[in-house]
Amino acid sequence: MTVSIETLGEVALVTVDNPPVNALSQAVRAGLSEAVDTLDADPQIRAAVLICVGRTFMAGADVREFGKTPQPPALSDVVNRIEAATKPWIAAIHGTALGGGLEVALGCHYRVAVPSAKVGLPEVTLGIIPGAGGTVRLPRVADLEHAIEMITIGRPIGAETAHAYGILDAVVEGDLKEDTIAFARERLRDALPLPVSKRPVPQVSEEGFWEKHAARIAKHARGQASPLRALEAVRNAVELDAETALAKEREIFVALRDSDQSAALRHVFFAERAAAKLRELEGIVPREIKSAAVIGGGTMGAGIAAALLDADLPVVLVEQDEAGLERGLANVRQIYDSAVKRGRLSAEKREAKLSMLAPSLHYAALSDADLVIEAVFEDLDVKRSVFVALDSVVKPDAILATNTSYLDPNAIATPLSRAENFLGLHFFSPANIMKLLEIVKAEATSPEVLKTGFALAKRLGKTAVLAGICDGFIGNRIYKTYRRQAEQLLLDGCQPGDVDRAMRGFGLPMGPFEVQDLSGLDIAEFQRKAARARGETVLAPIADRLCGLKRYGQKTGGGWYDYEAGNRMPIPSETVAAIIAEETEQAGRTAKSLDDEIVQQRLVFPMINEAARILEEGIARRSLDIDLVEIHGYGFPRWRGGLLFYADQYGLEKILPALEAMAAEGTANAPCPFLKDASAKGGFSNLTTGD
Ligand code: 3H9
Repeated sequence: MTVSIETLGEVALVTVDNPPVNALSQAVRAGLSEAVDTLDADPQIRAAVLICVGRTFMAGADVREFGKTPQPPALSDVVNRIEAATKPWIAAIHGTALGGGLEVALGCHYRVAVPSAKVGLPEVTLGIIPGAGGTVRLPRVADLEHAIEMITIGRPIGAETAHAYGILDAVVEGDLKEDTIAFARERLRDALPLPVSKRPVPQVSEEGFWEKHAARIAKHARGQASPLRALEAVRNAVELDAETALAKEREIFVALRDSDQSAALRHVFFAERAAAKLRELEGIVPREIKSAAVIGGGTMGAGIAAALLDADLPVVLVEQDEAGLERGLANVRQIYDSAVKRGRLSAEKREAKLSMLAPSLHYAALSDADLVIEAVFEDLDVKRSVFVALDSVVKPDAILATNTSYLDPNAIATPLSRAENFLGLHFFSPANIMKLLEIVKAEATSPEVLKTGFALAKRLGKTAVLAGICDGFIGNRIYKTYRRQAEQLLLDGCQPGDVDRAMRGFGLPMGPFEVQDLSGLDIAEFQRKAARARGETVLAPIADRLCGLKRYGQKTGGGWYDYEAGNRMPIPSETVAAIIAEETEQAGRTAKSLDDEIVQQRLVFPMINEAARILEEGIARRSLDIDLVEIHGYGFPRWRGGLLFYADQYGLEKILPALEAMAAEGTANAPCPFLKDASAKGGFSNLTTGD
């Protein structure tokens, strides 16, 4: 039974059992509705405790039901029915009461939780708004500002905070079931409290209150519709009677549920859960990682060390000399100092983390490490020598990883006597913050080692994607196309500011030139030099000239833009404009005016084409992997579902001719056979893959 009733004297225990997360699927909704009818009709029962078995209270509506014909009863009706019960219902919360789960709890007359519980209305993160009264009931128990924040941002809060906000009536330290039953018994002598939707709602007297919130949300949401619509629903709750506000909430919910953005965000939700589920790794047990080491304390190495420390792993940091070691330690310390400065970490926690970091100049210090990650200079010989040294000191089952961004991991692994323990772990900078981890399978990497890579990623709170070997793996290879296309646009009449504006308009946090100025033009210059040394032709005439002038970006006071000392605000550069004009003439191209949509297409469609090649070559296994790489590594808007989900939604049948036209005018490569095949099959989502 998904919903069962047990009678304990005057109190009934209503238990929901719908693994894995007690989502409010049709059977649960129907069961709850019936339970209210049954208990209302039972004169022996004077109160009901609603509890869930398994790891959590109800984690929300069953998202898998969205997109299918809705089956009655609607969740909103179930919540209304609980609220209208003739005896008090008390929600007993553990785990996460999210979305519809919290809405059910708000339909109850009281809410009790364990201290580790979390509650929240994360619907906006799925492109919708609460659809079962959350926007109407939450502001009636919590302060309006808190309710707006929870509903428009969607971040869950802990039980203590929820208690302080007024969302929970009690937090119990003991056994949740026993304590909530005791709580219910104590309430038997009280009159039935006013249902939450009938309680007064806070009024707004501040001039411009809603406009202020709308402006903040629009900035944060960057093109995503649901947060602003969520604010609209809260405003309705404040300004209209509850019944009308509930009806309007439902209207907005239904419209958003059926929108492209919601489909995209749901795709990402499930993709994130599917990423680590590879058929070939099913049933394989990962190795246990209890200690780690990082070779190299530069920006990347320090970030990786911090990511490991944040997952409570002790880390040995190895450098080749005292000065390097001091720099490395300072780099790690700086990461935590800035977290303390921003109020994100206490000084005690910083010291606790740093106490788990052991500096060393000797590889011998790594004899006990379960995992060693190499993050030294991008040079094949230097990296190989690190692994030669490691091979003779680490224990036989230690996992050895390279963080190379574009060298061939198979070539790096050649000196190893146990190459099955070797893999690529490609972190993105800043490694302690960025969510993406590309797990690169080398020729000899064992399935157990790969699986350990995925387990490590989960422990670090990262989204891991399996990548094969090619120049740039998945992410940087697509990024190279993006950078090349961006520079091409300058030869056709755009200024860097035009391109950056268009891509911000597309939903990216920054445009391609702003990003390069932030991270430094020298990284790409270094890669170009390496590629040219391999005999490849790399066209980047404007970037080459900027690097020739040592315009490496913000750190040198100028790159694609000029900068004033101490200010990161990009200023259009006359020097750059002159170079662009000269190179345009040199290339024999005519500057023309391109609108933002064309600019976006000239950048994004060739990336889709490159992604199709990556799938064709098996470098990525599934289109969802590419979506996750773009979202978590490169700021591609989550609400567009990632690069290839976007391609499907936009329509490959429209992208193909656009790419063909670009190829004819020499501004992009022609569509590859795999892309044509995907189009013929109705989109990337219809392709069958090996996993
Ligand atoms: C909503 O409620 C709308 C209402 O306002 C209005 C309605 C009218 N549905 O994440 P995990 C699956 S919108 C279906 O790995 P964890 C998940 O796919 C909803 N399935 O576990 C996975 O399946 P599999 C608002 C769901 O312990 C398995 O459960 N609620 C749902 O790391 C385990 O998930 C949310 O947005 C769902 N709602 O984290 C909450 N949730 O094993 C969404 C999970 O086949 N959920 N699954 O891959 C979460 O945030 C996390 O899953 C949770 C557990 C924190 C609960």
